Amino acid sequence: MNPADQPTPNTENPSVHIQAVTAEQILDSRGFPTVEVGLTLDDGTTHAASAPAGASTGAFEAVELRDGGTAHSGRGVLHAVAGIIDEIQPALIDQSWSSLSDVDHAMRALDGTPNLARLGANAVVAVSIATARAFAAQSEQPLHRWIASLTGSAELMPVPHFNVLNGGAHASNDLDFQEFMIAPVGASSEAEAVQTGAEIYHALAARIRAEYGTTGLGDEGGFAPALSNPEAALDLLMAAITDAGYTPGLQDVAIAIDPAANGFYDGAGQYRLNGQTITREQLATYYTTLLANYPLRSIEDGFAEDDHEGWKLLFTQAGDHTQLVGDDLFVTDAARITDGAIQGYANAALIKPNQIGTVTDTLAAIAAARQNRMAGMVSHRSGETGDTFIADLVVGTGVGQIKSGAPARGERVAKYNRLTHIEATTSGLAYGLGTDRQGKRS
Ligand code: 2PG
Ligand code: MG
Repeated sequence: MNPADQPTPNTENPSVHIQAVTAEQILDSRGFPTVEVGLTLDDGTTHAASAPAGASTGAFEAVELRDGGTAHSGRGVLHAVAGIIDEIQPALIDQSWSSLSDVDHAMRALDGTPNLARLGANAVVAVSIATARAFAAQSEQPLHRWIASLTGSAELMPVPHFNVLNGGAHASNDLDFQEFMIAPVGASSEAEAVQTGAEIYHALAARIRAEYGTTGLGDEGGFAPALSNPEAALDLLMAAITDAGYTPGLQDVAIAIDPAANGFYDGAGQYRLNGQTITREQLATYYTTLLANYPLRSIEDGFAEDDHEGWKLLFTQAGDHTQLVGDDLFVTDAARITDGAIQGYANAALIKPNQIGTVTDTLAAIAAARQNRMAGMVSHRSGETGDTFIADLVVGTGVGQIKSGAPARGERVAKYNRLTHIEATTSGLAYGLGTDRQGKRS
């Protein structure tokens, strides 16, 4: 099904009259080009947005348009920029738009491919996010509040999942698993959760410097010492949590991992982990051992995107008490999430707007997860900009969980800082995981 055909919530909005759409090539946090757009309305206001970019991308993601050739190692986005100015702009200007979904549908129709391959999801998602900002501004509401009214959600401050140890495609060490995160589930507010994350991050730095001499950094701002197996990483986390004065556990500071198993999948049910080839059954057993030994609340992409047998295996063994998150498996696609719920692959969906290409389809993915009693976790990409849209998205949809990398580096903390700003300037917002999740482990 075309994702834009999914039912989406609708409320009445003041209409938006777009006068001009500008676009530029800028650099992301990895030093690769990405798209920035500016949407000017007839009232003279301009609304900007920029697109993030993944490194460990799923095969079913919407397609980024890259220039090829030699400039920027082929990763330029000048064609995507030209498509915004020459095609998207004429299709959007000089008319009144009464909803974001109308704009998103128009861009999808203009693109004409099922995965936005012609205009590029990097172009379309940036325009879509800028359009959401324009609608929020027209309705004189903060973006998170506008998203809450659009989707009929109760706003909620999310539990941040700080990725403090990096491996896989995001670091040059030998760690096969991509992300090791700490989640301050026991905090009483976003501000307290951010403080907890930052304090543990510094305690971890001190420990790594003492044990490994140098910390090294991965793409998401987490440390990347020469660790070679997941247990060594988890032991370090446990120690750092304690050093910082917190209790590692499912009630205070829990741990979450994103093995990003596509990265160590050999095909045919075989994985290459810790220097050995193991079967999907052995990998599932390995996860259950980690679950027995560490306060792990969440495993994302524990199996490769097309190893459905592996997903089902772990879901049967651990799905009633552990959050099992589909990222590359679901690619923020409502239809894939619904299918995953029916098949019993996972009990949570990662939510990344650029994976599906429009805000409308992102909201449809969140709605699909909710309808299927799955949890959600809103996510950044490993290549980021200072854009903070995902912070408003997670609050406004009440999803209850976000990951935006380490509590360090500008492009990562921009999101956490936006969250604490929302909390500080909005009264009555609760902090927590929310209620629409299965797989509770507490
Ligand atoms: C992931 C993401 C973000 P990337 O796998 O969850 O952490 O990585 O953006 O490289 O796909
Ligand atoms: Mg992932």
